[in-house]
Amino acid sequence: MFGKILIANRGEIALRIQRACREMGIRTVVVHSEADRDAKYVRLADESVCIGPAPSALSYLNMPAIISAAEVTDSEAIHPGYGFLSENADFAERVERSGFTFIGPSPDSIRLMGDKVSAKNAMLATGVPCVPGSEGALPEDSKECIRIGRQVGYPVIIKAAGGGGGRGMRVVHTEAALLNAITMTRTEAGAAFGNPVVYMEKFLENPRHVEIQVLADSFRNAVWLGERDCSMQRRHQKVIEEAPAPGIPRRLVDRIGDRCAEACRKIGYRGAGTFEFLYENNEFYFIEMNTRVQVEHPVTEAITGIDIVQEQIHVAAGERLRIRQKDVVLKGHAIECRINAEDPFKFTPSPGRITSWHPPGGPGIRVDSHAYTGYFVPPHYDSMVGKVIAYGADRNQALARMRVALSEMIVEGIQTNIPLHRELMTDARFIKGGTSIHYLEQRLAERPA
Ligand code: MV4
Repeated sequence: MFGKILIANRGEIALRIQRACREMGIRTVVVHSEADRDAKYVRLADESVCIGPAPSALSYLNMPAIISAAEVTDSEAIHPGYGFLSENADFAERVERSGFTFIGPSPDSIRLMGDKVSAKNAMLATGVPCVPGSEGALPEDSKECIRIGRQVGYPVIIKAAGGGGGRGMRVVHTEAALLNAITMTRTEAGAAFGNPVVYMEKFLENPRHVEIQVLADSFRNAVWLGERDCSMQRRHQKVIEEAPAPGIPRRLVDRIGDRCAEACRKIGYRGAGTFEFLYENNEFYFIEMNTRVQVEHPVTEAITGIDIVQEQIHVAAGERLRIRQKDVVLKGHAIECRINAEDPFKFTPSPGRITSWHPPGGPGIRVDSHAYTGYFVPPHYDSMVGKVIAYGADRNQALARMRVALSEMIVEGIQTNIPLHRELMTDARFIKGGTSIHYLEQRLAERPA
């Protein structure tokens, strides 16, 4: 096992990784920007290194600075967390070439999944069901594109191979609008991702976003750890996640989960990963794979009892997976509310000093946050300041515990989306379960001022 790990991230996930390391007896190094110098988790780390000024491009995305920090501190491995460099294959490669272990999949796996066309092809080849569409990239030839559009059937969606997470896509309702949409998406994708390749899918009008968590070692052992429903989102930012996904027949989820674990074995995937699906009319359709630990991993930890970050570290150290599929037993229900420093009505960021921070507690409540009274939320980064996770024997108990937790929670000095979460926890449609990816935006449009 590693003696010392460098954490190449900030905020709650830096603290989360640090806690996993401490429990395992691993020393930690936190790299931080000038804006995060006074963060409590920076002081809690065994060592810290300032790697640059506040803007991410000069600090958390600064590969040479991070690798130098690993060198001067004699770190053995680098945990990238989520966001920043976590899905950057070139970074993973540079980390390994410099003699450190990248806590994550191989650069080849990251690259395969980073290109959404190659990811989809790999999934089709391993038996994971995908959204019907073009076989790979769309050709240059206009007539061919029109033929493919007719074959897929309107509406269709044009997506950039280099995109993902909602970036670089365009819905097309008629054949008349197709060629222009392809040209526009290509041009934007070339500028944004340096890759003009686009592909076509049938556009699913009212799906849910359901994802499968996997864990794999370097010896082609892989397990899946249940699913998460992440449909409650606004502008591609998840707001609430839960596990299991309410109302989906168990046999359907089990079949997809087994396919995902099998796909990991076939492609030689290592580490934690998430297969993202759209779920509509009792069918799962693969859209993308995330090759990192995700913000919402705690809901899976709650229903499986597995520490996903610790498992990432074990498999990165070359150990065999200790968990067999039969040992993965999903028990109870968990709901996560992301707490953002933002205006609860206009959603504009609300950075600044937290003058009062009272997190909730009690049975089944977990709070993952780096915030505290006196903490200054810097304006340079994502607005998430923490996550409240409620676990219960069933969904109703998890909901009841979340309502109590949110009623106890006090954050002053900044605005937060806690009022929105309080509303949603008493929303009849959310309580019923199974709302689509469009529900939150529709509901917000009808919200009284
Ligand atoms: C889609 C889709 C409908 N049909 N693909 C958006 C994020 C990216 N991961 C894929 N996305 C979508 N792909 C087809 N064929 C609708 C979305 C989508 C979406 C997906 C998941 C969560 C929220 C979303 C919000 C809007 C659109």
